[in-house]
Amino acid sequence: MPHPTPASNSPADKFTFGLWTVGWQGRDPFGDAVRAPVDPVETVHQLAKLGAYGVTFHDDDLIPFGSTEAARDQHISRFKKALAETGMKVPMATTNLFTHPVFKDGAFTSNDRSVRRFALRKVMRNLDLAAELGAETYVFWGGREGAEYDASKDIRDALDRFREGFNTLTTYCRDRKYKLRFAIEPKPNEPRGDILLPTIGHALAFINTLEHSDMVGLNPEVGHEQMAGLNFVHGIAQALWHNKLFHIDLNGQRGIKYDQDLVFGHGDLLNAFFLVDLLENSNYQGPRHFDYKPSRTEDMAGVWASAASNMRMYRLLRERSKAFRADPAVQAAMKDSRVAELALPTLAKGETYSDLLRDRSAFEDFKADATAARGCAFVQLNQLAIEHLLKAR
Ligand SMILES: [Mn+2]
Repeated sequence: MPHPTPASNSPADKFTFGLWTVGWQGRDPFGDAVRAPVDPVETVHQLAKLGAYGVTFHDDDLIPFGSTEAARDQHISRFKKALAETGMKVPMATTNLFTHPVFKDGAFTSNDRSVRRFALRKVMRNLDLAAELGAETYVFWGGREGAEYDASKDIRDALDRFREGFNTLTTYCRDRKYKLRFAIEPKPNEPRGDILLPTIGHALAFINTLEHSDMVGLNPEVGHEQMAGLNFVHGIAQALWHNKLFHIDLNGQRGIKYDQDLVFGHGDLLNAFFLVDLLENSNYQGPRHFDYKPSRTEDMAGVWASAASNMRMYRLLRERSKAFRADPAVQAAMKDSRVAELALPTLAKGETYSDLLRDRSAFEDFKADATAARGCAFVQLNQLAIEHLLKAR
């Protein structure tokens, strides 16, 4: 049975890209830029043509660091004009607190108090712009919040300052009646040797200590969790379970190494399949945001082609997930694997531990050996998933 792939992307898919993604010039620690800068206005028009829903930006992507007020206004008004011409949205914005040398020891957690004060002011200024452009989410990626040397930073003090930063900024948004919600983006390392809030789990625990924790959730990135050897699908499932998946960064990563930012699905494809399957069967309504880098081997034609590839990968995986769920053989295999049984509470409605203690079938008469002898049939189910992913069924 054919499962045709939709011919084109639609704004309804809510595909979004950062200005810094297609705008990456390919500068890495070993090599110079391989491509010319891209005008944000050009990016908005190109992405709109490809069927994207919107764009996102760091303050410095749009307004070069140190611009005069007049230049800043000019950059913003050109950008707004491009948005109006294309109907593109700005669902998310963020602050660059990592490129300028002043942030070499971090921003909110720099040992230098004057840097921390400057960082808060830089964020507040861009929060005003984010609110003005109608953004719903404000991302915090603390790439420089960390250390290389354990003696150089008291991590408990750093977490106090990190929390102080979030408490100050959530209060600022509440006072200004901004509808923004904050999303923390964990990453284990790079550029710092060790980054604070390195994984989804660390960030979730931190969020619980904040003054306005309801306003703060997560923006997990595929590659960042995979750099830590973690299962991204499990991480997203737990973020959803806590109602903390506010935004998501989709890309590709091949194992535990430097942050590759490949096209979505070009890394761990099977994990990407199950990620799309999870997102499409969850209550997540937010953008499908691609935070990738067009490889430095590509020219500008290759940049726009790779942007299109991200969206096509998502749509292909969404099609494959639908076919997987609709297959009666899969449904039978899920039954064999007792997948739905896990949704049944372990105690019956109204049953107490005393009732459980009285239930001889649960323990005294329980046939542990016979139960243990029964296979789980998980491999067959996984084989069916892979066959659907390969379009072999
Ligand atoms: Mn990344």
